[in-house]
Amino acid sequence: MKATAFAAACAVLATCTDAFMPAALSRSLVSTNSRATLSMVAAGTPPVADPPVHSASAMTLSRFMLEQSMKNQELQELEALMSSIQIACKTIANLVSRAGITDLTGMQGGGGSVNIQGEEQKKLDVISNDILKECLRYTGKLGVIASEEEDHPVLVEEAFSAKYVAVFDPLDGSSNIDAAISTGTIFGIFEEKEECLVDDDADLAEAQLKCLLNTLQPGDNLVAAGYCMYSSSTILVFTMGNGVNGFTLDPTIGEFVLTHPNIQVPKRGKIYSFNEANSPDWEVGLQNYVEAIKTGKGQSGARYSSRYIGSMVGDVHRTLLYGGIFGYPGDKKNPNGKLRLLYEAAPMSYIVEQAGGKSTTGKERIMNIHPEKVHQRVPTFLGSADDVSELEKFLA
Ligand code: AFP
Repeated sequence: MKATAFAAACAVLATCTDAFMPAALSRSLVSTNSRATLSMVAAGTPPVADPPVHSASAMTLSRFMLEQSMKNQELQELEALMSSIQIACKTIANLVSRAGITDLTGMQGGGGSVNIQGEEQKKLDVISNDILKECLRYTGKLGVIASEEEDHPVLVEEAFSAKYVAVFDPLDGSSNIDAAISTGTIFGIFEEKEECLVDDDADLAEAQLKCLLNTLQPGDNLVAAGYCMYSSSTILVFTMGNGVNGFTLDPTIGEFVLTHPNIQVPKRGKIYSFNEANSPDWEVGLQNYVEAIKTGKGQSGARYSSRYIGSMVGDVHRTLLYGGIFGYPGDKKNPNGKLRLLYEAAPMSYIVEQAGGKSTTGKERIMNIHPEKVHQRVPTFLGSADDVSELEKFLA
């Protein structure tokens, strides 16, 4: 079929449905009918019936959490947290998708607003942080929240002695926002340590201090972690320590639906994902590794492709599904790289390990590292087990 005829067929179909039908109905008809029509025209045969677009029995995230907590009572309290996180994700997804229309692109306050790490804040960095804090605050389950956009961990006053600590990067990759490229929210949930449970008459200043220190736990203590990716679709991927599942937001019903059950990262991939512009400052072992895999001289003999979005959530999501290796190494200028241990490297490492992959600084397992500071950075490599193991040999 010629391109012009193809475009005309699509335009007619879209115009008819958009003009005469409610938006949601027209959307579902365009998606089913256009596929059927186009395959019919292309092959010259009657269309094969598409499966139904929706099923009332779809596994929504809410139903998934309910079933998980019925199987394991310990997950019951996490259900409320996941419910708040999914509302935050939907709200942020909506804002991100309309940012260009609603004047939410650009810098906070017109420029000059920086977080404690000296990074300029985008409008949506600040708004997403507020949304997450508000959503989590009223669960009654959280005592402390630490975020990339907060100078220090924040006490949740409504639930001072609650069970969990949440760490998050509200809008990772936000430098991509103005170009409508993938961004994401990363989160991790720890249990509060025993000593943070304070009595009513306890000295608050001291108790607060102890509570705040609760954010500083190694990845191995995470009880849940996940990310929400705002891209061509909104996808929420998370683990509670029993595998990794991915849910796609169906905008026609406003629900996350299970689309990626039990994600397993391939044992080996053919993609590397680093900011290669930094390679002159990398250690020699890493330079040699990348040279080997891109020229087909690595262990697998394959010539690897390069893919790099510059948005960790997008790069890790692709690595989970297609395999390969993602990394943000340390270099001469920044020995610990750029990624933050608590709310980027550790939650992502937990997900990758739960999906059968590996994660390392090049010298040690990221999940083992005891943080000393909230915004501590760490060199990060993660992905297919065989690829990460091969890299480790080059760095040894
Ligand atoms: P921004 O949130 O400032 O866009 O940073 C994103 C990020 O922390 C992470 O998502 C990327 O993997 C990494 O930085 C990209 O950094 P480079 O631009 O230096 O490659």
